[in-house]
Amino acid sequence: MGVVIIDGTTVRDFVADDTRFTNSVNDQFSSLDLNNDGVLSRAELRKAFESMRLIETHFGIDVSTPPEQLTRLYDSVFDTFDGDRSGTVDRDEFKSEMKKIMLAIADGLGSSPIQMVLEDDSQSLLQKAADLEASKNAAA
Ligand SMILES: [Ca+2]
Repeated sequence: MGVVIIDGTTVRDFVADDTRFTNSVNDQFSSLDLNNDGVLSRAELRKAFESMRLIETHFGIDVSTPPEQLTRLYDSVFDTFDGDRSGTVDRDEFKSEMKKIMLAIADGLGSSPIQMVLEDDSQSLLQKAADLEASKNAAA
């Protein structure tokens, strides 16, 4: 568990750093691809959403959301990721949707920094965005 301070610029800079962003998303993808077949199934992606608080925040899920409503929500999120309707999400689809989500979060944050408590999760994209910011501050 760590506390990080991030704002819209932190997140935007991270997404704009294509090498770093792609590597981070690929790491995350690999950890979510539980059966290592190179694509994410509906079940794998749902598991991912449940563990990613940034998705919950982005889509306004809270603990009081009824299960059937959650399933509908996760289904609609899956359809958003599965751009070509193949029934699975590949690396490119995953990256392009994560990019949109991160940029939407950046817009939501704007220029007011917020303090976030993140689980100890090296795969968290917001954590990586904060790490990038910290490394810049250390170099300055
Ligand atoms: Ca898979």
